[in-house]
Amino acid sequence: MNIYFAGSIRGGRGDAAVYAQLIDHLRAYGDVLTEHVGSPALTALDDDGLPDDALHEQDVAWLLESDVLVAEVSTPSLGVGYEIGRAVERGIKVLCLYRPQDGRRLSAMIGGCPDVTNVTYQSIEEAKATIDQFFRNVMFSEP
Ligand code: 6K6
Repeated sequence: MNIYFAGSIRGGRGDAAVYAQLIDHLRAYGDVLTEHVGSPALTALDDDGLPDDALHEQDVAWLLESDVLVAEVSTPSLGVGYEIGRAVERGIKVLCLYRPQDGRRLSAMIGGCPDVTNVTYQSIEEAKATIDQFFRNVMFSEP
């Protein structure tokens, strides 16, 4: 199974350590095509030498060959929102994990989307248990 993990990059790297732990957990279920999103070395201002159009092309190609998109959406990110929209249009199964914080609310365009499985969590263990439940459902649902 191909898994696309989405998490904020230029939107801010405050949750990078959370992404790394979720990616590590996701490896039990398939190939995570976007492991770099969890890299502790990656900052919001880094670039890897590729221009933005090449990054977009590469990421959309990975997204379209994915069976599942798992997004950590606590740090708002234009790129993650875009990826979720592209996945929904394509009929790819989407799980969004959100950790509620004072002074912030999840976008209604994500929280209100009927094609997205939205789950809030407090601890990383809770997020991992949510992932386990999501994949149990994916594996027993129609293709
Ligand atoms: C990679 C390593 C160092 O620098 C880079 C270049 N940037 C990106 N590389 C790969 N994917 C990216 C990059 N920037 C954004 N994305 C994609 O958009 C990822 O799949 C993330 O899920 C999402 C983050 O969007 P922003 O708007 O927060 O950057």
